[in-house]
Amino acid sequence: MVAIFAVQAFAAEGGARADAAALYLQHCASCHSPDRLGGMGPALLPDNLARLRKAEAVQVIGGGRAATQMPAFGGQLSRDEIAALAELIYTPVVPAPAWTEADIRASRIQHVDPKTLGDKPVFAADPLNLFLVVEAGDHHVSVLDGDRLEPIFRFQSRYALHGGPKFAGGGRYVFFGSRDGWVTKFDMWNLKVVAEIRAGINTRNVAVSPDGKHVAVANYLPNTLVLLDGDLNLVKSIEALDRDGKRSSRVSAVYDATPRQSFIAALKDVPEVWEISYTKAVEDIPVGFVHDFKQREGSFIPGYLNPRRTVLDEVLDDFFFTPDYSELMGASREGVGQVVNLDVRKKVANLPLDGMPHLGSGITWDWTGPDGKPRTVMASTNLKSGEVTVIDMASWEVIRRIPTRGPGFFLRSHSNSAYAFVDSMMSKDAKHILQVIDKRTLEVVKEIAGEPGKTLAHIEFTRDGRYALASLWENDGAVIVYDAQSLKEVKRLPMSKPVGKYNVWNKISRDEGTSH
Ligand code: DHE
Repeated sequence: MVAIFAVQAFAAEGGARADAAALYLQHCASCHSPDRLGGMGPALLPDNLARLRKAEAVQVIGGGRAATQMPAFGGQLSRDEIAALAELIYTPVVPAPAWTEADIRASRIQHVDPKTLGDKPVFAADPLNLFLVVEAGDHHVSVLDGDRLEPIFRFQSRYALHGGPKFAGGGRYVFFGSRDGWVTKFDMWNLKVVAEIRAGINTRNVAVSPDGKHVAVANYLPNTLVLLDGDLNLVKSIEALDRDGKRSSRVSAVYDATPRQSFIAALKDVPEVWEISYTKAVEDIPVGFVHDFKQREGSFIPGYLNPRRTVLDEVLDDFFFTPDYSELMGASREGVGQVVNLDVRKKVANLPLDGMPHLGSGITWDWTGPDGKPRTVMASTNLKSGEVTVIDMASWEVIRRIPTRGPGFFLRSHSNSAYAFVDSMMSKDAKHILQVIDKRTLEVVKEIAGEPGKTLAHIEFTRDGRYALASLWENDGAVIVYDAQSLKEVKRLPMSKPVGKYNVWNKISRDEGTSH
């Protein structure tokens, strides 16, 4: 039984807090559930609400939330009652609520019988040049035709999607993860949500094998890594315990490592990296990726759907892979950087990174320096300082620190573009400015300034790299399309706080300029 205790504990204390508990049960519990774990509405737990300031929560309780089922309680509740409710939802539930395998299984919803779905796109647009735009303002997703640069479909998503949606099956399917633990499978060709399952209470992100048969979900609450099949049936929930089975950890993130046919997960509270193979046999490794299978022969079977651990000295929070996925570059939130070789299962180098590098949004390209030597470089933003750090992926040395207007979140390019775009969205006074870096000279060559105070961030290119689409990150925001060569604005499409956008081709072809 998941508890009503979340609210009962409050009730037992008497006074104003008891009133809040009673108010919660009367007005909120039917949508958000008595235990605050969420129902039709999102979970109302402090960690799930981390990005909503309490003052905003007060506003939402009083005024409702546009384009959702959340009504305005301002007419029925006093200011004090609303404040008491806001206080209650930011109070931790002790002990932390459980989410068992039985809870996961019971949450699954089959929206459409897959047998009824046709095997051709129901639209004329190029299915490989579609974009998905995650609109956080009213929790919707728009599908854009990347040739005409026009929306062709829009649907409601779960509350607060986070991380990039993951395409599979050659772009036919896409999987979303929400902060509240919901995983949604959407059929891009039929424009239909196929199935959903709640894999956790507080989730970081999802990873999906390219064939769409294996899905992994990284959770903060409970401390689990959940494996699902491609129809979103539970395969298993793995409790994130350290090697000795003693210390429990949140799972920071999980990524698909296609060449290794495995998922790689980072643990936030114990210094281990996990690799979970989703193939049993070396023969399953796709042609083209068998270059080094001999060294790895036999190593897949022990790790099949079970973690194989690389034990480190420092925790890794965020990471980026070399193109062949043999090594990962990782950093803790404190900025301790290290390179880990996934074959020998050891740290092999230090990374000279400081501040809070955001490796997850790193990109790579081939670069020839003044010495005429061609190299592959990786570049990443920094959440704490205004710089893009460019690293030589062979020597692991920093070859350039490019000063930017302020701390930034996302860096984007395309294999056909000479430019990389970076935002300064974490800065106070330059969050409306995008800077354009020439990948050859490693210099900022242009600035695109929006309206002061309004965030302009997160670029994704069209399939051919001709246009770059940016987010005007406001409730009455827009996707702004720039010509990627002239850097001139071409058009803008109104959107409700478009946070991220994802081009099918760039993702499934793993273009070097975009996130994976
Ligand atoms: Fe994200 C991706 C972690 C806050 C928007 N973010 C990711 C990924 C990780 C991550 C590990 C890569 C997963 C993937 O794509 O599968 N994000 C974190 C944090 O640790 C951090 C700093 C704190 C937290 O609250 O979790 C954080 N992220 C944010 C935000 O505040 C953002 C700006 C707004 C939001 O919606 O929460 C935000 N994160 C994003 C987006 C992506 C993302 C849009 C996908 C980027 C892409 O292009 O692939």
